[in-house]
Amino acid sequence: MSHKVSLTQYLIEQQRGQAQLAPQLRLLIEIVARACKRIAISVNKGALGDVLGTAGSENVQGEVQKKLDIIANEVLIEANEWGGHLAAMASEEMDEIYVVPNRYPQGEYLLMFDPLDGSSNIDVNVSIGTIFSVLKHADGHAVDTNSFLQPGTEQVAAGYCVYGPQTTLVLTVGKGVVMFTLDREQGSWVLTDSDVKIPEDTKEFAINMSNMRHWADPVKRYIDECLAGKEGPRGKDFNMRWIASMVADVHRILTRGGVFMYPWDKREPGKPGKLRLMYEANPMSFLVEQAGGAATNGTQRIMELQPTQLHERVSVILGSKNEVDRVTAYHREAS
Ligand code: AHM
Ligand code: MG
Repeated sequence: MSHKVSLTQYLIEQQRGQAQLAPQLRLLIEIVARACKRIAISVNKGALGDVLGTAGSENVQGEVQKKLDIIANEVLIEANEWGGHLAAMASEEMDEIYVVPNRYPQGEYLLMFDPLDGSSNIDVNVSIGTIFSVLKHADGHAVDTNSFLQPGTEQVAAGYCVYGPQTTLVLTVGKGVVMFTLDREQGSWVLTDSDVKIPEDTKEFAINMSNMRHWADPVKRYIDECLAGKEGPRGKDFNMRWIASMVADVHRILTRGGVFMYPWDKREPGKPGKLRLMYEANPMSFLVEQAGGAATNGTQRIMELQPTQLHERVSVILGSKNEVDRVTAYHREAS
């Protein structure tokens, strides 16, 4: 029988090997992975559990919260608050940061998450996920919101779990990207891809086409050229996919390449985009770059952006390197 590598074994090897993964960070990742298993159980219950529909509340962004948004948020907090590995947590679903209560020891890490990404897909049984990002808390400072305002280049780990036909955990600790599949009978995460790589070229793009009339010119130019197909300047036909769960769209790109865009558009001039820098764009950019892809906001590398607010939004273009470079070049030419 071939030997299966579990998440625990992988992390211990990372602790002993070149990555020199800190024991507290190993514990953190194991706890997040365990929380994702619990969330997967709730997701799978669907109409059999009291998990579908709205919760009758709104988050800080004024979005209606689904029951599963709140359940997933609570599961992640409960799982993480007592372990002694965290100073504080921040979530897309909480207005303020959650400092680890005094009754537990404080650790040196900061955890950020989008507990349930793709909320509009929950009730229609389409893939959704959990995204997380980990930063280090600066020594000797009391933890507050400012502690979290670090650029994505400071992330020490990031990942997501996709609740789809399979439950898959995708992770980086800055040494490439690995994928684990949940073995439901054993209850364990099994390593199923030890070196995830995004092809540099692609014939597939992901964007919400219904916003086309609002796009900025460089985005419109890029998509127009893709749509022109073989007869156009790109000389090849493109395919389109849009799942409306960033986790699932990024998962496809990590699996077979592609470019994903949720760009700024003219509807909301004051807002730089829909997706959130700390809970969505930074962790996904870290994963994509570690897999050989690229991620920009049109003009700058996302991971180098200095956040000024916890719930900051950002324009996102990520995936196969040559396509992201092309869209970024179109933006730079236009500016
Ligand atoms: P959420 O975190 O509230 O679920 O919102 C983020 C989601 C992304 O997963 C996805 O890419 C995007 O919103 C879909 O937006 P749209 O409904 O405009 O297609
Ligand atoms: Mg989200």
